[in-house]
Amino acid sequence: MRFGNLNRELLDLVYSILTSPGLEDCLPFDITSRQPLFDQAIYNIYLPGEGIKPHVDLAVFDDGIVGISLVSSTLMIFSPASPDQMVSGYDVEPTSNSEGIEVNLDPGDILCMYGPSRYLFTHSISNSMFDILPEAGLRQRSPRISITLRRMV
Ligand code: AKG
Repeated sequence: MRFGNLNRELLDLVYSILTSPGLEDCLPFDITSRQPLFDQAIYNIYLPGEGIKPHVDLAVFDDGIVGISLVSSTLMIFSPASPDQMVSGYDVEPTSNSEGIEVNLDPGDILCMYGPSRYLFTHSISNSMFDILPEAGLRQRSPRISITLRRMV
């Protein structure tokens, strides 16, 4: 986990991806003027069978969180957060009929979480040796790396 000045090459890479044509709406603010864009990073390494429990990122992190998936694929599960899982910082009431979704993350994918997906849903990865994809069926897990970039409030 790193706080403060993050690796310049990493920030430049993420900046160039997020300002690419078609990705302008990936985050709900002007990426070119937010300073710092991110000042906290967490690098996770998952071995097959390892995941991360359902959580909403802490309130100390601002809205607009970016995750980079590397090396292998996984399924991330978004589920409506229960009141005890929610954090302050978002003043929109959850709707009672929200459903969870599974998001397939392949190497090179960039996940942007903001608003409801950041505050009203937990995200998690199951502790499993494989994922079940709606169309492709069973997929064995391989080691995966993720880099999550956030900004302290
Ligand atoms: C976290 O570190 O809080 C995450 O949710 C990581 C998610 C990922 O591995 O893509």
